[in-house]
Amino acid sequence: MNIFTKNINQQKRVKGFFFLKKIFVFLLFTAFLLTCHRDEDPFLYSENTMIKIFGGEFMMGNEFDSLGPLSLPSHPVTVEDFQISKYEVSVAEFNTFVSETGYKTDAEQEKWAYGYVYINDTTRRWEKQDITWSNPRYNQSDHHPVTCVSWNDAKAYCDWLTRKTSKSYRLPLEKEWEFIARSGGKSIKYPWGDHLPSGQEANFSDVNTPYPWADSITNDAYAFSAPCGSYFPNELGIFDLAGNVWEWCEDMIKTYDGKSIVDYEEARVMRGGSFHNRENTMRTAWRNYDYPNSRYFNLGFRVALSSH
Ligand SMILES: [Ca+2]
Ligand SMILES: [Ca+2]
Repeated sequence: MNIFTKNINQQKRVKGFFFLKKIFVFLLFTAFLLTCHRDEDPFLYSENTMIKIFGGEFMMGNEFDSLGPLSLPSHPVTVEDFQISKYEVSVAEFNTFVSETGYKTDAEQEKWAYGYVYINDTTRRWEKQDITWSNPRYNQSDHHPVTCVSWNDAKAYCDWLTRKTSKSYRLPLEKEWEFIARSGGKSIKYPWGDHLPSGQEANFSDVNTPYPWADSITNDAYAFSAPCGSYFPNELGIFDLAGNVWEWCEDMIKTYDGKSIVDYEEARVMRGGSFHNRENTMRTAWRNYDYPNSRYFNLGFRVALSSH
């Protein structure tokens, strides 16, 4: 081999090295982008969709004008550190759970969940309909919050996520939910502050809905559920606490002096209001409840994680 051939071979090796280096850098960059995308994807679970919350003492219960006796009295409560999902659990996330486990929701097993029939102001009612998380009879994409799920179904999802991640996932405690809705326990009417919704903060019963209780001025752009994260987050970076879909909490409903509700002894707490409800249900102190096997076209959940 002469010196000329040797140089050519050396140049080829150097070119080959740089070519491989370029491919390596490209693959590394692509992997980085994919990781970033996944971390910011609200539609599929990742650890980065959980927000760390530092606990503390706060006043739980209604301190403003009347929301009814169940939200009274305002009283001191302590919350430990915990984590909460930034978004309501999405259809895509629930679909992953169902695909991996073959799980059948209460609505699928009994072939009904509650939907709402509205013909006019006098002919309107809740009705058992053949609707499920995958078909609530309104348009939804993978990005929308899952609905038509019972408390039992939400707990089954948490149990699956626990097995998958080896972390103890659960629903938020009611006091945790109110603590984050108050952006860390502040005295505020709504997760965004004290003013009425303007259409930018939450999805509730606005001009797009026909109901007699609808807000006839405000336009939030949706008659049914909106994709997760469509509105401004609160100060803690959490989306859709108020409105969009009701969210199951871990606790059984009790009055704040510890009494059960007649005929609803086993009922679980729901918080936040929904696209179907009026503005006051989005108040930080508003409480609602239903049986653990109840399911509605406007009811979903988000997940929580104890920090210890
Ligand atoms: Ca709406
Ligand atoms: Ca919500």
